[in-house]
Amino acid sequence: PRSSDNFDYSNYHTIAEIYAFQDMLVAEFPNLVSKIVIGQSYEGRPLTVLKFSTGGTNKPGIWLDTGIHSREWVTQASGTWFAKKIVTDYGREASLTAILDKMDIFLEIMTNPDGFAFTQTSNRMWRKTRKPNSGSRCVGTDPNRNWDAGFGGPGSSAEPCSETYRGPRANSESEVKSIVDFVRSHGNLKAFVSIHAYSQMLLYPYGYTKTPCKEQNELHKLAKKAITDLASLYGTSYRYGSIINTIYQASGGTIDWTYNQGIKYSYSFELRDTGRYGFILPANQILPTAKETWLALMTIMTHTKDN
Ligand code: ING
Ligand code: ZN
Repeated sequence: PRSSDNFDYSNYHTIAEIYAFQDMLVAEFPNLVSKIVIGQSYEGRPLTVLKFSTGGTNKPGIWLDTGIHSREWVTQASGTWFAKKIVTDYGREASLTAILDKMDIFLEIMTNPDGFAFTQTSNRMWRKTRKPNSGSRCVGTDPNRNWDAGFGGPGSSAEPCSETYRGPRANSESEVKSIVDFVRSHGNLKAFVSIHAYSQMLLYPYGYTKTPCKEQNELHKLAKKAITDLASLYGTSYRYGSIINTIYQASGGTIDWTYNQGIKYSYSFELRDTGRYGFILPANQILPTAKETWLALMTIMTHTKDN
């Protein structure tokens, strides 16, 4: 495609196409979008983040990531659509304009690029990073068990061959550590939304403990509003609640760490579907998934702006 208008948002794309898409968006909207490289993956790919900003320094920020688990293809595909939606709506749609006038949005579409490349060349069902593990023939760490929040606890594995292998230590994966460094150095993130698939759920902390998080009441109410708005488009039904009470116990997860850093609006989505197609969601569900999810994201981002 010659412009982001011609990009086919209704199909899955290669990693090279998505890198090119990001650069195209930056070139077309230089006053709104820039690309930040927060680090590099184990195999040396840049870890790129799109920054949507109308100017100013260190405005409060909203973080969105997709594709931390590489096989969850509808998430990276939705991420590209979100990026186009932001540049289209800014200055035209009141709520998104109000968000961007006050806050910056950071979007990491390919959070696990090595895994993503591997799903396109070798094993469509690859979930983890691609760093070898010493003393094992099995490759990779689960980047959603590698964070320093209940690290090593129940709902994570010490076995390198497991799909939920936690890694040798917290932040051992550069894909995780790069975000940790970014979050710390930014210091002013107000929302952190990490997007997975599948199961149709909207989750908030905690995953490593049954102890309710301090702002559970507010997070629960906001989740209910967000999934109600999501359902208003096509009737897609979502469950919501804390990770441990809604899906299962998981230790070392992303949003438990970001919440403990003081980012109150820390959420994780599980997008479509509920298992009929699972990770192999047909491409004709990309646009409906992205569009309905955007309504929930707008609800969370608007609440963040107003609080
Ligand atoms: N599910 C998530 C997983 O990593 C999850 C569930 C979400 C756990 C958020 C902890 C935090 O197991 C998928 N599909 O990856
Ligand atoms: Zn996942």
